[in-house]
Amino acid sequence: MSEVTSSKIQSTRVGMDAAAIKQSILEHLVHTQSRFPDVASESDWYNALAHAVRDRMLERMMVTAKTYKANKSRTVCYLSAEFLPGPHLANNILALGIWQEVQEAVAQLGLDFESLLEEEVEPGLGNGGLGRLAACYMDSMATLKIPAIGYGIRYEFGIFRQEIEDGWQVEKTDKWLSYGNPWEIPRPRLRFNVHFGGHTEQFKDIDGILRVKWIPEWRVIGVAHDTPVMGYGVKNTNLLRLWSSEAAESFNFQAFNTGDYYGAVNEKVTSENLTKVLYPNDEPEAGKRLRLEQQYFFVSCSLQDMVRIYLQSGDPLDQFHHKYTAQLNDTHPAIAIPELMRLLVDRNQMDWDTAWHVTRNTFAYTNHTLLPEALEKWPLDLFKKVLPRHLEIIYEINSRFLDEARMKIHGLNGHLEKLSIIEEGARPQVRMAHLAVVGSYKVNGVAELHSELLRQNVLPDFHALWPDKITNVTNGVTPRRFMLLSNQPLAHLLRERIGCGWVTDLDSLHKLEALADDPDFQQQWQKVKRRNKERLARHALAATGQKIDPDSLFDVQVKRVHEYKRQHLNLLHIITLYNRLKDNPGLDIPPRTFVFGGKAAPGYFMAKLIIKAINSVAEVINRDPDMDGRLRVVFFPNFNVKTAHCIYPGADVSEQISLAGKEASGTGNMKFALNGALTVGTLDGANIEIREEVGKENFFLFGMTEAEVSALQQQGYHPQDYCQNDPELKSALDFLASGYFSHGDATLFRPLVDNLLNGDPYKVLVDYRSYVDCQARISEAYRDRQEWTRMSILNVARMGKFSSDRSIQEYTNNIWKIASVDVF
Ligand code: GL7
Repeated sequence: MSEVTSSKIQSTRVGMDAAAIKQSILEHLVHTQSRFPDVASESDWYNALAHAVRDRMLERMMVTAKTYKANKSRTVCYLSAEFLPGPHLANNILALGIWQEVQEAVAQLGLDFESLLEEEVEPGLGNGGLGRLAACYMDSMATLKIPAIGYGIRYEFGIFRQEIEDGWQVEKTDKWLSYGNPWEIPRPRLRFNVHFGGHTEQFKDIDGILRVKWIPEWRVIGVAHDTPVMGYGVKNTNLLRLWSSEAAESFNFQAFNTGDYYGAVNEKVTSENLTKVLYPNDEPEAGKRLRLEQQYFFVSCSLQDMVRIYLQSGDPLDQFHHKYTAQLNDTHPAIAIPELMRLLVDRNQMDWDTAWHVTRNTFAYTNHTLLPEALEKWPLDLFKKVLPRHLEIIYEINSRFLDEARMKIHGLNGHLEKLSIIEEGARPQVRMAHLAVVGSYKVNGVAELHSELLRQNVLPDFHALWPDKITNVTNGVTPRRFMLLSNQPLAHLLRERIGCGWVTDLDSLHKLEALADDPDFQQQWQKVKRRNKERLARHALAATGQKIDPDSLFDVQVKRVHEYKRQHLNLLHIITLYNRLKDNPGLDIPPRTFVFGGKAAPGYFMAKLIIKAINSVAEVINRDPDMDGRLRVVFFPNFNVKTAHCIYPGADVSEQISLAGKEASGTGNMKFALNGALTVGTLDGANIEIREEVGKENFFLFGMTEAEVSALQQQGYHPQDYCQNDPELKSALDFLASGYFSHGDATLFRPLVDNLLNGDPYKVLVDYRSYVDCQARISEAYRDRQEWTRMSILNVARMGKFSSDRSIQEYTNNIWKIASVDVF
């Protein structure tokens, strides 16, 4: 098409003024939705608006692709089994810089902008922090003009929708695709074969070189679906490319002809099952065959795609690692290492040493967990059934690696066992973390403490072998979504007082320090918080039917429900306050509302019991007239990115109370503090760095250090001692066990209490006293509203470090060595 024609298309379809946008919406209503305005539903209008916005993004996406291609830009491939982008519409409108114009266009059409935004069903393609981090990093890479492709899985069903019935979590399927997805562009012609099972055979090629052929047993096809990811205030628009599985033959005619109708579609059903559903375990326990298949499926499609793009340049494959760096988001995509070896050696006849050089310089690995049960391992027998050729390649990698290690650590044979990618034993296993470390040029943890514990405890032998390999990149979050978009009252105030620079340069929040003592500014700050609390109260009422009072202190814990995160410690404090108020009705404490939110893995009994306990305690406390509004507890159902938008800005206190040494980083802790909540927390994960930044006088610290936790573990933990020596703790536990909160049923919460009293690995009872006393300091501090507000302002002012832009800048400089590319 000539340049003239294409620029004509641009000017008529993608104007940025209100009139052009309005016109676009109407055109899409008719030509995409096939509706006329009189009968259009809210959902039709949402789709029309989404398409109007999308048109404007696609333009940029194509210019970006063209620029990157012309420049032969080095590219980051972010390989992640999870991406949790959150609702797209508002974020994209902000990134395009057309917020006012869209509002105007929508108003002219007589529509309500807020309710259109509400129509969007978010893609819940992740479990929690890990998937959300991937989405923040996609945002920052585009904003920092780094060429990047996010590769992942297009799950048909994302994380389940949580409903609460009789206090229990009930899981409902998440049908996010039911009404279509205007943000994705299906690429039905961009498809790759992915093979599974079978066996391998050796043969000699025409040069007499011994090679291996994989004779697989079955295959599926991966089809690409692209979602554009726009940078903020720049033209760069990167790609999120998700793969969905299709059957190789959608209909088996042989079976059909013999009358076996069900057999005829069976293969289609099995193949499509591969990307049907996201495994709903946060910090997962490995061992499920379908999960291994999912991992290999998306990794294989992604690498084949990378090779395809690479070969277009005409460059030889032995330079592949100069064009690409691939970041492994945890071990879920670690199978990429043997897969790239296979593509280079088996498919492209590269010699092993060259292929290994390329592979080892392509991948970098981020570890996200210290929990031993979450470190992925695959039983050898299972692995061999699914990926026989990859197992052979892993054996070869391992044997060469152990030779290298043997020479370096001369004579220390014992260490080799600890280093090996294969764990011997009754049921030998492939250790995916070891594979990831051996096959990568850099490894990083996600907070200072976490990286140090990786070096000292999880991977000490690798650290001894390669002292420069394990590094740290502390996590960050995007200020676009988690301030500008979700906290508009604060964004307006900031714009008036310090301008808008912070949106892409979060350190400039420092300018707020000068205003922290200004009474006038403090008052405006309080007004902002008040508005956000009112909004949270409205949402809580709609979601739970519970009224909460914005005049009370909002104390919030939202995150996955897991014993290590210790929601039950929070609950013991609530019961303690309740007991105090019952025993001493005149007690003067500032009224508090405790807000909880978070999903439990469907198979995690204790986590689900904790949810039930929270709701049961809430039920009793909320209807006890003696509490008289001084204590309220609500469980906000279905915590996700959308609900997070209204929860973080409405919090006064942020609960970050994991057992020290268990939370790799946390990112919710950052979102709260960025929105002016004060943290009550342990010295765990990124809490430590947040405290360093905001100042220890502006952070409520309690609990054991990681060193103390380890020492106690060595020495032997006797929870009952803590209970016996602390009457308030004993009483809180007795109450929970007694049936007081469970309509007299003294068995319901017994497992929870028994667990706390008998060898609880998360040592809740040790930190109880220090937590409860710390909470008393919080209550006292909250009485002095001026001082509280000052602390809140200082928290925001000093959170610049925790922008995902800073994290991506560090990846870029220290790991990826990649340059930004301007797109005009
Ligand atoms: C996690 C960690 O638990 C969390 O602390 C960290 O912030 C996040 C992102 O790095 O990764 N690891 C993990 O498996 N999940 C996480 O959220 C699910």
